[in-house]
Amino acid sequence: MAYMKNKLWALILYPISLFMSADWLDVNMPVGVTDISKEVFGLHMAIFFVVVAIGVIVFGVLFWSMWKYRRSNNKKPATFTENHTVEILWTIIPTLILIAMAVPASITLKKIYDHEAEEGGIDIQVVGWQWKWQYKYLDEQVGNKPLSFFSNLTTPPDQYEFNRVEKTENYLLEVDEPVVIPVDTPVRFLITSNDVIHSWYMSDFAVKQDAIPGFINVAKTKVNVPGIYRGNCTELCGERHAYMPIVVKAVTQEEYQEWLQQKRDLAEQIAYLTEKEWTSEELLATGEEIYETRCAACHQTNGAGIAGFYPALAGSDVVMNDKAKQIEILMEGIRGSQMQSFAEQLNEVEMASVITFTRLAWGNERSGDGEIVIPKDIVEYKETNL
Ligand code: HEC
Ligand SMILES: [Cu+2]
Repeated sequence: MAYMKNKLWALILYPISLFMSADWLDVNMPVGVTDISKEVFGLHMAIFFVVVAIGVIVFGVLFWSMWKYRRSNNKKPATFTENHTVEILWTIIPTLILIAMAVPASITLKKIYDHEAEEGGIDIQVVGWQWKWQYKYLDEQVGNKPLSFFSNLTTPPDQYEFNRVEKTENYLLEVDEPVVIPVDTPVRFLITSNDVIHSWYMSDFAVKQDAIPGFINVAKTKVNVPGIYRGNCTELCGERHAYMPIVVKAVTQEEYQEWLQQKRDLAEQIAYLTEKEWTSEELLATGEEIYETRCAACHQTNGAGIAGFYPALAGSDVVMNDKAKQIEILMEGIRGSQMQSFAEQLNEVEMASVITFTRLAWGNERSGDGEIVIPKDIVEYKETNL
């Protein structure tokens, strides 16, 4: 779109191009994939046409009377004031129209605010964090806790910050772990927050619900069509508000059961892996990747941090020489700062890998003690401290 370079032309041409291109209908709101989202779309279109009809009639009368009663045609203007019949009509008719629109809208709203649990439904707690979403499947136990995981942006900073590489298809709408839900099953999202107010917005489900610390807001949905759906946080929640997308994968009941089984197997595997003796190569292999998705947003890819905001991990005394302190920081977070606890976000293997990575990257191994942290260290920390 070369013409976009010229802002003035873009301003004029862009609206026109919308109507010329085949996909200008994308401007409208999506129909969505739930019964409620279809109802909401239906209401939107019905009311849109009511508004268009009123517009056509009002402007029609306006322009017709301007033309009919123009000066050259009416040398002697009428001088009456007030007309009770007309005044009563233009009060009663709009009132009736408003009531006619409010009735179906209220019926749909009532359905949206039905929060009762249903037979065979599942409950997923959604927790907003700066800047990621956590999902807890309250009915599914893994080990002795509900199945829980975090959903982090995977679009690399090279795409959104530096424009060093071409933007990919799901730019800023892709995550490492989507929420998986079964189709044709009532799902209740119990939405809350760990820090500031976020908002969980999935337009294809017609769900938009604030995530407020200390409150639980409920949004119910039942998805009819399998697929991958993408949404955003829609409450300005800080610096990286634009970088906490939502991805929901709706699958068949069988695929859902398979996925749950995989999650349980994985938990067992991790329990087993924590027992094994690890080498630094093995830990580094996963550690770098975890650092990139979980830490680099603040501490930067090169470990240099951002002066005044995020401390450098390259050359940090804690990172290089104080293994115990570093484990504590990662497990507990640093109160009152953006350094949050990763205890729930990373399993023992991931935690040990990322700590080992920071201890050995960017030349830290040369000046520091060069020791690695293994998953057992994390298990031990949990046993003595949690
Ligand atoms: C949201 C931003 C953010 C993210 C993400 C983040 N940190 Fe931090 N981190 C901070 C801030 C801010 C501090 C300094 C807090 C203070 O001292 O008040 C800090 C401090 C630290 C320290 C102490 C450094 C020192 O020299 O005192 C370590 C170690 C650390 N972070 C490691 C990590 C690791 C490893 C990850 C990824 C698993 C990570 N951080 C993710 C913001 C972040
Ligand atoms: Cu947010």
